Amino acid sequence: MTTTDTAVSAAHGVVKPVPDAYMEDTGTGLDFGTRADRMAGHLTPNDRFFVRSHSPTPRIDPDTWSLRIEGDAVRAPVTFTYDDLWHTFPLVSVTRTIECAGNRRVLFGRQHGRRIAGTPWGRGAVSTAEWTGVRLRDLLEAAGVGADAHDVMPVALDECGARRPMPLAKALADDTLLALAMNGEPLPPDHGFPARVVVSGWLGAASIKWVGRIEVSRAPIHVPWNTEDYVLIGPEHPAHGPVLGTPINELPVTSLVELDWPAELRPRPQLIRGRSFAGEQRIASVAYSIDRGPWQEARLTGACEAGAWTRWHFTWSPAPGDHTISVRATDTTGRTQPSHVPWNRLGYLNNQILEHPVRVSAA
Ligand SMILES: Nc1nc2c(c(=O)[nH]1)N[C@H]1C(S)=C(S)[C@@H](COP(=O)(O)O)O[C@H]1N2
Ligand SMILES: [Mo]
Repeated sequence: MTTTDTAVSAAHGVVKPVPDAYMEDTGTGLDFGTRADRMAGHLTPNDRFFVRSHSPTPRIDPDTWSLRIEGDAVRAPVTFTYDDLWHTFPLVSVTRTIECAGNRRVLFGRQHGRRIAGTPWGRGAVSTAEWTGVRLRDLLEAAGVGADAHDVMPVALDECGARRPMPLAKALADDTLLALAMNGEPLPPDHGFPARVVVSGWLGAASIKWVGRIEVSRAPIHVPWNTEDYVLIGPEHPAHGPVLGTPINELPVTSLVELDWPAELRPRPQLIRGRSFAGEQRIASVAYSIDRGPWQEARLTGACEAGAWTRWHFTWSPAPGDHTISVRATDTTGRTQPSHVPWNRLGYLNNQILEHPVRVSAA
């Protein structure tokens, strides 16, 4: 099948082409991962950035669109046009990784021998872009948000009306943006045009796309995305009040080997590449183990900053046969990847050390 065939024939709710050549189809019609063996540079090009949407990509006219900031914790509600946003506030650019809390859910199901509802993600629900936009803080200040504000909740214009609150402190952070552009281009429709929130280091679901309204409240806000979805639910996560478990915010340390799963390699010296991500923290080191042997240090390459993945590589000369590659990253606060992640009902935050299967043959 050619790329074009895939793009035009697939029945899905995404605007951009999602060819098998570099995207991983989860089968939901809305969710497409970035293929681990087709990651390009440090930044994920817009055409291959993963897509996770709960309803079809809306087409929004920027000339009639506006953003309203309102709620009982703003002094006076304000409305901004698309043009206002581009010209009223300093434009800030940050490189940030977005990862879905459900990334690696299929592997989590296998680890626990159970089926899990939810998008069947392999390893592709993670990508990185340079986001350009305005600080959420600047918008909130313009609306006169006081210190008595508790939660800030972006509300989307898509069919599902996506929304999820964050505490005031996170909304005021230097690197919490209302993004207008991605990798130097206006946001593509699938990634939130005309404006999306980027909440650095938090689960992807916090980074609401297609924002139309921001609600600022003096009281904590409860919505399905922080009471029953994007919540760790299981024996270790008792419910409190309307919340069924532990709501997910910051992401744990994770690693990705840039190979297909399972991988097919030739028996010759070669670079094994990958990326590790530590949410709000910074990666300190990455270790790898071949066939469960001793841990060795991988070499970190390129940028290494909080909120974005860090690339690494090592050289390997594999002998023919079946092998495994395990990777364990550690961040500067000492967090690392466990050898086992306890069960949670929705299969979130699977950051366990994976044994990446590799077949090496001369053929
Ligand atoms: N409006 C809206 N925003 C949304 C979503 C959505 O379905 N609707 N999905 C969220 C989830 S679960 C993730 S992981 C990220 C994915 O962002 P991307 O599609 O740009 O990769 O968007 C978040 N923002
Ligand atoms: Mo997500």
